[in-house]
Amino acid sequence: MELLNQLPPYNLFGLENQTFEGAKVVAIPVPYDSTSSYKSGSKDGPHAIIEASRNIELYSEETGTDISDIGIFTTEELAPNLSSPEATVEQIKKEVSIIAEKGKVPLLIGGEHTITLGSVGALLEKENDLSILYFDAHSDSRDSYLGAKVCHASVARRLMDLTENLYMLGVRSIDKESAQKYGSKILYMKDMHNKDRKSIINTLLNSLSEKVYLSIDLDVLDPSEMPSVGTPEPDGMHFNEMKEIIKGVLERKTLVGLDVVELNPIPGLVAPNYLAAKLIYMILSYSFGGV
Ligand SMILES: [Mn+2]
Repeated sequence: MELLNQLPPYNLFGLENQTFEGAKVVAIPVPYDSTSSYKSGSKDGPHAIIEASRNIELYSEETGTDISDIGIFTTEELAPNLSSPEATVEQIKKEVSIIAEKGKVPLLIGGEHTITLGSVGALLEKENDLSILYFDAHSDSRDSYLGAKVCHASVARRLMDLTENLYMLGVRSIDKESAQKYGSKILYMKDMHNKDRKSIINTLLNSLSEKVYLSIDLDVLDPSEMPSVGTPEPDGMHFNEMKEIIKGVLERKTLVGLDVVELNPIPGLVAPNYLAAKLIYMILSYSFGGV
């Protein structure tokens, strides 16, 4: 029975009548944070984002569009395989392969950053010319960390084992070896402060291939706007700056997948959760608003 007056359903953006078959975007909540080394809790991120997203205004005054009818299906939460991070990555890869095979856009809601490996691993098997745009305060580029080859601190390194087409934005924490090895793939936050947004967008448009995967570690944002992360790093990107850069890229490139990771909710503080949900909605608006 449906109540005469009921709150929006429990799914991303609280949308009625969503089906997998009819979806353009398929969201998978991944409540996984087993390799977190500092402050764990990002396994609670997906629930916090979905909860916040049910309160979002679906018309965007910024773009003049309402993209809630493109088909955005939210799956049940993925059960991580706690035997190893590799096993969880493999599970994600299988799920994302199914979504990508049907021509739909996978959206992972994290959870820790390690989950990106499953998503990108699946998409690279389908698209050989795919670029990854990686927003993160940290370069995540150690060959291993605390003995683990597959973990949040080495996820970018593992991605770079898979592809050369990875570009990082907003980094302000990196080890010396990685800085020497991967410096040319990184747009550091310190340099972004001195560049105008148009030139940043142009640099990215020239580097990225036609198809783009967006991986967003929310700690790329300044902790004043995004305190709810496991490893907050000062002097970060601002929400409007991030939106403008993503908009500039997606006006010219095709989004084939994305993830938004590392939200580590702080009890009683809902603004960062809402920001994360809104960010996802705006990314989909930039990508599908013209369709
Ligand atoms: Mn990260």
